[in-house]
Amino acid sequence: MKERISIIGVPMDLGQMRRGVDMGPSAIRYAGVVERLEGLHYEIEDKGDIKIGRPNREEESSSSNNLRNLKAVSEGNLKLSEQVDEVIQSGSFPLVLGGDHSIAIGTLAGVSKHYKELGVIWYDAHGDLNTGDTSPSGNIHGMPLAVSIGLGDETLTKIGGYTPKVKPENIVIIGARSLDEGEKELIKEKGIKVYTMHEIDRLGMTKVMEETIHYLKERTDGVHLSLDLDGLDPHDAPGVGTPVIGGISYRESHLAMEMLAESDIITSAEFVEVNPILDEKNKTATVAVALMGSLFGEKLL
Ligand code: 4U7
Ligand code: MN
Ligand code: MN
Ligand code: MN
Repeated sequence: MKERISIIGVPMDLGQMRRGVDMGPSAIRYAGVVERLEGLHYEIEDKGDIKIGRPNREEESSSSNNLRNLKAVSEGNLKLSEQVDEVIQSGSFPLVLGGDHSIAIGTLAGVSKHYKELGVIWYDAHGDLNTGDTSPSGNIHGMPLAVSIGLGDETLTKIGGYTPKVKPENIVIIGARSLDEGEKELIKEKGIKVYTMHEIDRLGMTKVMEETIHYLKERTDGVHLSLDLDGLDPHDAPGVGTPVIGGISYRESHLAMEMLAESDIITSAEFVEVNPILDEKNKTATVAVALMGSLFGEKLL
């Protein structure tokens, strides 16, 4: 792991319809992310928040091609991709705080320039593999993984000037339990590796992470962790816009982060979908910060 971590806040809420997720970066800062990571002897640079423009009324009401707020979402992601790129160039580890999951489009656009075989761990209840054609909602936060493998509207896939950002075989999805029909077909067609809740229950998180780490170590030269807090069970992470019962526990998630820390494969990370308005006393942001602690090497003893 690098010595310096650069935090980038992305107050994006236009990839979905519940207000409040734009306050995620503040909630995570209030939960003490800087202090927590400084305590682990990293040098922390907080780059503040990316400015996200408001969509005009017309854009807000009309969702053209089933892609709500397409223009404002793509503009925000372009800015994010440039910041992430700069951070990596400066030799620092990019830690992106969301914001809704549409921001993974920008993060991956910035990160993937720096790796030939970028790996991605998608820790999420959902596959986020919809396009405008398959999405039941028109919400772009349900599309970022599809965009990153080159599928969907060009406005999104071409951010950064090239596509695709990631190869399907370099992706591992962990925690899936709410997949749309189109997403299921895509997973089979592209051969994306998925550990649903069924495999997590059956194998246990230890085996799931051992296999994931082994799989990615063999084929990638960098690994991005995209952690959607709704991957966790809503009991442990209630402050999310699209909760799904039967999720990964707080303890299993800690174990997963600890094993990633030990493996030393993670080269960038983002924690998304924290919505303080839907939360209970900032619990979800606090959980996010605790997981970051483990990811960056915190030990119990
Ligand atoms: B998140 C959904 F239909 N699949 O596309 C969709 F169920 O980033 C949900 O994982 C997407 O929180 C959830 O709207 C996106 C829906
Ligand atoms: Mn999700
Ligand atoms: Mn997601
Ligand atoms: Mn969600």
